[in-house]
Amino acid sequence: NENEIYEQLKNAVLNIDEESSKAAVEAGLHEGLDPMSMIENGFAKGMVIVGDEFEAGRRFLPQLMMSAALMTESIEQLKESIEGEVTQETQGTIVIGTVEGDVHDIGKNIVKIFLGGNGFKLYDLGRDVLLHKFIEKAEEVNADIISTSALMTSTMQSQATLEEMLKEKGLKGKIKTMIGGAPITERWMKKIGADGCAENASEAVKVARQLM
Ligand code: HCB
Repeated sequence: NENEIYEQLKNAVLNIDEESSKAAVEAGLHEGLDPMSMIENGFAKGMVIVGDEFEAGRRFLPQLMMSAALMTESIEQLKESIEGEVTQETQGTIVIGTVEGDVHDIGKNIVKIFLGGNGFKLYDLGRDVLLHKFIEKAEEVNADIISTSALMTSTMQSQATLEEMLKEKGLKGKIKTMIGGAPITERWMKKIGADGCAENASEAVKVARQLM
């Protein structure tokens, strides 16, 4: 049953259990579950718990890295089925990446898959991306939106700097900005003048649609 599969996906990330993850992904696909729901209701839930336990000192960095690696691999396994499903016309063009100084890219990768799965054309610059690269790429591909991810209080400041850079270049408003990452709030979005923010990947799809 559906919830059992989500639970198994979540636990696979918690227990760093690759075999269980693979089995649950296969079972889910066989049952016809939406791959995106499997990511959001399964893996992402597990990663949030892993994060909380890490913060509470109940897990250590190597375990964190192993859960993160498992999650990345498992998402790869699901990516193909999501990409195979996209038939819509392009909804818009988005340049996406994690800001400079920040290597956290699990969330960014999920957001990318969801946006891509919902018809957006994505240019993924990866992680630890210099701010001027976001703007250069967005101009080059005539992007509608720049989506940045920042997971640390030290790197979220870059999202504010990006807004300033867009203003200076007269691009503010022409290229919309959408921000996300664990420390990102609506308050931060308003404070820095970003156009949208989202707490998770399905929310990001809604926000991106609104920005178009
Ligand atoms: Co990392 N780390 N980490 N980490 N890490 C955090 C972020 C801390 C909060 C943990 C803590 O100490 N409390 C912390 C930051 C503290 C702070 O803010 N000051 C931290 C630290 C300190 C560090 C290092 C410095 C640790 C060290 O080396 N001592 C180092 C950073 C190196 C660097 O970046 N320069 C580091 C390294 C790592 C890894 C490599 C072990 C691993 C990352 C692997 C990878 O990404 N490839 C890692 C992880 C996994 C985490 C936690 C546990 C989970 C992050 C995660 O993947 N969450 C995190 C704890 C936490 O976040 N509370 C911890 C799951 C995803 C699904 O959520 O929020 O990323 P998400 O994305 C969501 C959401 O935000 C939204 O949708 C996504 C999908 O639902 N969203 C968007 C994201 N981007 C969006 C963009 C949009 O436009 C719209 C929506």
